[in-house]
Amino acid sequence: MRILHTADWHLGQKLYDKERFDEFQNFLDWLIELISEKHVDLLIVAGDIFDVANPPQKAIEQYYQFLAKLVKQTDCQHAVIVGGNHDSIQSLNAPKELAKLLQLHIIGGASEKSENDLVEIQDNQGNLQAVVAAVPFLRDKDIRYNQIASDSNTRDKMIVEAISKHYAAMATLLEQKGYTQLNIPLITTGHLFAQGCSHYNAESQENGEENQSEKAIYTGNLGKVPAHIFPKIFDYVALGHLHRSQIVGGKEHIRYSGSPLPLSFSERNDEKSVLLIDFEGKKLQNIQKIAVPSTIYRKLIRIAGNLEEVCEKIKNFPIQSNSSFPTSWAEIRVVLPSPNPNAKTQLEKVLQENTRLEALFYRIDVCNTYQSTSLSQQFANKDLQELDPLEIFRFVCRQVGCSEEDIDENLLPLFLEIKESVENQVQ
Ligand SMILES: [Mn+2]
Repeated sequence: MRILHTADWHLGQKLYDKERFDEFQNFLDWLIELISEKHVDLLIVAGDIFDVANPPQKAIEQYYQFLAKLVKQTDCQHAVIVGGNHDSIQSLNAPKELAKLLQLHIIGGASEKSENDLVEIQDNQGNLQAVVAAVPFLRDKDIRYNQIASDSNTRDKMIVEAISKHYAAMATLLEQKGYTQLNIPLITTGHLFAQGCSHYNAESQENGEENQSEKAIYTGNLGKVPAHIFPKIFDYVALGHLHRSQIVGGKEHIRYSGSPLPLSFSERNDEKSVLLIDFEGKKLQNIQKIAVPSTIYRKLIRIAGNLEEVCEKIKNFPIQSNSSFPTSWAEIRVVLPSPNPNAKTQLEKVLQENTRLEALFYRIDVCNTYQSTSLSQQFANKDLQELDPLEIFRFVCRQVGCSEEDIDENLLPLFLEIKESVENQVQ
């Protein structure tokens, strides 16, 4: 039994108003080929099929065309597709009954009766091959979370408890139906933020960046679910929501596949992948991470520095010769030591001359030294939600005279540790 686990497609997503249908199409075409080539038996998509509840028609068309190709052009007999926090339950569920005839199981939102969310995977002879307890993103009404909590910590605990109960109920159901007695894999899915996982990748962590495209779902930075809430009877847990591919709580069989494309500039250096999982009876044999070729999507880059540095980097930026997209997309930030009325014209001229790079966003700031600005002045033009704790931490360190080296090597790891423990205390 071979399973392909993917999630967080966010079809229809735009970056700074730039449409990305061509990149999504490349991914979907690549995925069909992979599924054929690797003889996948079951496809699992763990939420956030679409980027918004009301996606553009073209994104919906791409999705249906993909499903048609999956049925027509590959040996893959089954798919389980669950809704994420970005998906509309109603839209995802609209073709549910029709899709079921093609063995495509769509679970937009949790059903009133949990039994309806159990998917039996059978081979051509009608033998049971696996059972999927399909759990989509759980909304307040699904987890019957309606008590009024006195504070956010209490609310957070209640949410985690309720999610935990939902999985426990699913496990009990599988036991009652006798599935645990059979030599077949029992799988569950989820679209949530698991504890101990991060939005960060090694590179962006150094730069003090947090992923901008997925915030914690339930409250502020809370609602993180510990790995132990997934009952032991499950042989694989296919998760979605975090865009970085990762293992949860050191358990090999609880995984995020991550998103197949970088969905924000903070994901620009992540390796994007899907997961291939092999079972022999109930035994998990092998998990293979298959990288999505970076040539099928646009390269995203960030350029920052003073005007000369930025112009130089733009001039020297290479063409992506082996990519489907020779032009890369950039986010640019120029910091001027003193006001320069020609900066904008100069920057725009350099950008116009280089067609290998398209600036989706640029900003020019005047900043003497960090010492001369107070914390509130420095961040005055930002919303509270936009503020990045690491950015503020770095700013304060510089203000008290720490060197960049000292911040990176000594202070930042300590700060991250404290930050993590503060965040985890509320579990
Ligand atoms: Mn999500």
